[in-house]
Amino acid sequence: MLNYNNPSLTLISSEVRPGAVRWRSPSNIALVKYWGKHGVQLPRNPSVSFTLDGAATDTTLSYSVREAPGEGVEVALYLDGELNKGFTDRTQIFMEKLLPIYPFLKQLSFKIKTSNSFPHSAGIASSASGMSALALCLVSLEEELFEPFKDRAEFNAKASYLARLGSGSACRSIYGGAAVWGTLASLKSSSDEFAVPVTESLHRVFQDYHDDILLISKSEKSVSSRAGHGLMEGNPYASARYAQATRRTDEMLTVLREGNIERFGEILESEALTLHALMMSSHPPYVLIRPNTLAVIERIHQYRADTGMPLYFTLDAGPNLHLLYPNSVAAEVKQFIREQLLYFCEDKMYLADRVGKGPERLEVSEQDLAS
Ligand code: 2P0
Repeated sequence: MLNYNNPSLTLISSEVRPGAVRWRSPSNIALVKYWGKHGVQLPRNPSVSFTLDGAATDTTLSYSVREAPGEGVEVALYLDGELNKGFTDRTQIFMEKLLPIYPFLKQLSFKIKTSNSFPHSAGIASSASGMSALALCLVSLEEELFEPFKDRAEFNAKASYLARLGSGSACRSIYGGAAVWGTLASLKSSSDEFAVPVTESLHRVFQDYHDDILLISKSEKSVSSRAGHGLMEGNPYASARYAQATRRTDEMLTVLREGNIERFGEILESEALTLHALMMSSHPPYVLIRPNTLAVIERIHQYRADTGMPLYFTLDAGPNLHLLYPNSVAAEVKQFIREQLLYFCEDKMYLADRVGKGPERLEVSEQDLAS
């Protein structure tokens, strides 16, 4: 097990000037799903995802020396310019969990300004982009206040580790292209504790793959992912599922290397349906897909049968569909979406996204530096 605990990371308060760091970090879509966890946010099975481009969180972490050092972490989080109590509490709990790793967090006072590129009420989970952006800010802060990392890989591994503690799927967002989280015998660098990139072995066809997100419902879902992961512990199919996901992550890596888009699509769709079948077979059972989710799935299957177009779907833990397809068929597929699928979306909304290059460190404004 990795041990990042470091009691020596404390500051001489009189030497610290106020400052800020800022990162933009994207969301990701799992191709093989993480569903079930144990211990301290450790996955029951390996997963692999594409990192997205457009759907992202922009986070600025400003800090100054805390006037009256206390036990916990002093933080206020502003979402789209407004103080958000729920996110402040969640962030405080997360940062307090990190105190053994970063004891200096209780010597500072933090103000976090965050915003998402996608509409707040779009029913899209923001935990992957949000927690990865925050983790990247914290690791950059460590570099500013202490020593630089030996290399980029070390920086990223630590950011991915911290992001995982905030939200499991967030650890995969640290890298552009594709990332694997969870120990896989065939991938030496892989770990349950952080994600690793598999971007260099990504076939050309996947490097600019599209992911259009159809917003079937923007309502908050009835069962959180946290509760969903928990229900896997009593699921009668759990052990068979974990074994299947391990085999599939392995095979998906071959597929991603070789560019086999048909096999890619088969695994992708089966993963989506398996995820939701696991929810339906949990105790108590629950259903997150909606009638319009199924209506769109039927139309995609019909479209594929009629045209042979390599258009496949996947689902997150919710009713919205991610439609994945190669850039070479983008014009035809977008026409199909507009003409036949938007009808099933709430307010006819969809987000056109694609595989992205990963997080980006941004300049901070003068105003953020001063606050
Ligand atoms: C995934 N999902 O692999 C799976 C598939 C959703 C469907 O991980 O409790 O927000 O914070 O670790 O990462 C969503 O759950 O859960 C998720 P926590 P997370 O992307």
